[in-house]
Amino acid sequence: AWLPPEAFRALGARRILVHGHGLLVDTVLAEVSRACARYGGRVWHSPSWDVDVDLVLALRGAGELPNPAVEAARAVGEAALVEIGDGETLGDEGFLLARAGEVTVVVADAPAGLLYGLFHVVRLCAAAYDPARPPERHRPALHRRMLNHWDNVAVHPVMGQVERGYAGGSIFWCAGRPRGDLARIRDYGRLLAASGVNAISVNNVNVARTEALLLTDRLGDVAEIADVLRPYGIRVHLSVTFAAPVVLGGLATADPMDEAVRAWWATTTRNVYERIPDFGGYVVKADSEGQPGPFTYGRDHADGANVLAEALAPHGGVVHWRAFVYNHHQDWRDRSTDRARAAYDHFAPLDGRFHTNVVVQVKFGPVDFQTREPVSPVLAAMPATRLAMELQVTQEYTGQQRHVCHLGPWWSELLRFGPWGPGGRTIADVATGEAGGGLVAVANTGDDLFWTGHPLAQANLYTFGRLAWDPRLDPTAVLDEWIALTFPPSATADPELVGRTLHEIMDDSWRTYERYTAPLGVGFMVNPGDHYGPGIDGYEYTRWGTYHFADRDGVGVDRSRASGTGFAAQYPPYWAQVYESPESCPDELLLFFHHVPYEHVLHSGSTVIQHIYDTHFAGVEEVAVMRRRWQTLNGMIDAAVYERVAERLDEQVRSATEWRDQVNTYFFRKSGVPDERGRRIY
Ligand code: GCW
Repeated sequence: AWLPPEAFRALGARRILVHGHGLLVDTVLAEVSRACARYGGRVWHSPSWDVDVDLVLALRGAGELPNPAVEAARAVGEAALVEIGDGETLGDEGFLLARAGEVTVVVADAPAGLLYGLFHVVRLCAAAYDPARPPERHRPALHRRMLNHWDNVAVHPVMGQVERGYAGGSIFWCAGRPRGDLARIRDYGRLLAASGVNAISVNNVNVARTEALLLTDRLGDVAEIADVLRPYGIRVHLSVTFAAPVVLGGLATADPMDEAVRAWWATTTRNVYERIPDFGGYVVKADSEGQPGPFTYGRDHADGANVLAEALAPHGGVVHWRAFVYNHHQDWRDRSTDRARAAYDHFAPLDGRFHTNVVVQVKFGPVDFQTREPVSPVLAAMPATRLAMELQVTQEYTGQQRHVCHLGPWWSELLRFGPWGPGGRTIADVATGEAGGGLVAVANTGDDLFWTGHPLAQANLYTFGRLAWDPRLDPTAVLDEWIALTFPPSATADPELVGRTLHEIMDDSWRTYERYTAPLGVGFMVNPGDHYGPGIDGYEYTRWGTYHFADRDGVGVDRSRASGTGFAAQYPPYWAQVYESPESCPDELLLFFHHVPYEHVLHSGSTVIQHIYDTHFAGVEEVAVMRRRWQTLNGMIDAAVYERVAERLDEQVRSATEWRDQVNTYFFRKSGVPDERGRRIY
């Protein structure tokens, strides 16, 4: 992935002094030692006297050392912080990079900062040693940068080892037991740390019997993972079932107001911390898609979350409580129920009632990780609650890691969105700092040779970590970083050509995917169950609440306040007004908010029906171009990577063609309106 040995060439050829002690400092030392052993550099660990070095990685509080380089590092560090004008705060994970004469200096106040500083130096390659480099201070904007694994311990009869997993089996579990490949978990921790991720939950949010036991009888399995990930600054969290007091504790109830239930959570949680002192906390999916929850006892979600929060608070843990709560037994005939409204209706009234160690985890859109959705209005509706936005790195609805669909630009758009109107606070601001809940994503990794099935899907994982560290990063620049690390210069490769080609293939690939799938924000239209490939009416008469309402005259869901479900009114005034009318609603979300005739003219000047035809033809052409571009890399990059991507591009061309023909044919049959350019529709 993004840490091939060659990525360490610039580092490994240097003379490096590491100053400080601690578990993560040992990790730094091991990383630089390995790189130097390979590329001929040298490493000293304090105390070392009077050696000439190129790079110093030093903890500020680690005590005096009569070494001129370290003393210079300290002095430069302090001076640079003053120069940058931001006090002297680096925090638990921050670091400073500066030049002191001939030496590059990385200073941190805590070992994790040193580790992140090291990976920053790796990313910079030779540029880290540029004498003209001005000092930089880095600190993560978001405290918790978390991946949720939807990995099952026991193989689920329908979902398999990993729910919505497209990269083989689980890294952690296999057929009911720990997989036992700790070296692989360690490598995974390394990759995650180098992207900025610092928390991970290791089992599915749908918690079945075997998985429930991780909290008690099988805690040792979790402790083992925590031990392996700790040296990379990653804390382990666990998905738990709300019914645990009944299922595991043998109590008659899981009512959060019941004293015995509270006591059970407190004791159980204390035991967890005895075994895993830096345990992160719980992730909970409650009253959702069949998972148990507080509704059973007539309690609300604040009551439910708080009982777990109280148990975790003495130990510094958090509950990530998901807002993905909706009625999944809807009647398609009933036009008054709107799944998009559900999270807001359930959670917004509870603002201010959650304990401070509860993070309400909100899917980025109001429905379910679609290729295009408006930002969830819940993220603007709970100022007195810590909120995290949840993204889906695993490509359930975005091509299942068979299609190239680079999501960085989309996530960046979501993070920069101003729910109170342009120019105001953004979603990134909501998730940032002490009052924010951070960023969470469902992981896309498995035991696949390339970690993510599609080798180019690694970039989504890397980009998630980097945007969680700094949501203002330009996604194109992040992709550059990923390319430079993953495809280092080699005897056969022209790095400039490889980089350009990958950008051409990936930069706009999310929009390409959008073009050949469900149009104008209407969503779904996928095959029920596995969610791969076109199934235009697949969900139209089901209980899941995901309908497009296409008829002979038009298509889309009326979510206006005036004539529809009223969902548009869940937004603060600026967007409530924009979304309310088809005239002001942005084209890309038109069918999410409105049911319009096929002849409705978009802002782009095209009619809805002609837009559908045009984008579907264009999308497939773009995929064909992607495939041709990829072929120009044959012989330049690792043959196995080349072949895997080539195979998947063949499948993407096939699948995109199927999408195009089914969507175009469907709408032609419904509307009777021919393509004005006379292209082939079946
Ligand atoms: O998108 C849906 C998926 C389910 C998933 C659920 C959720 C873990 O189809 O597989 O369950 O979302 O987010 O809880």
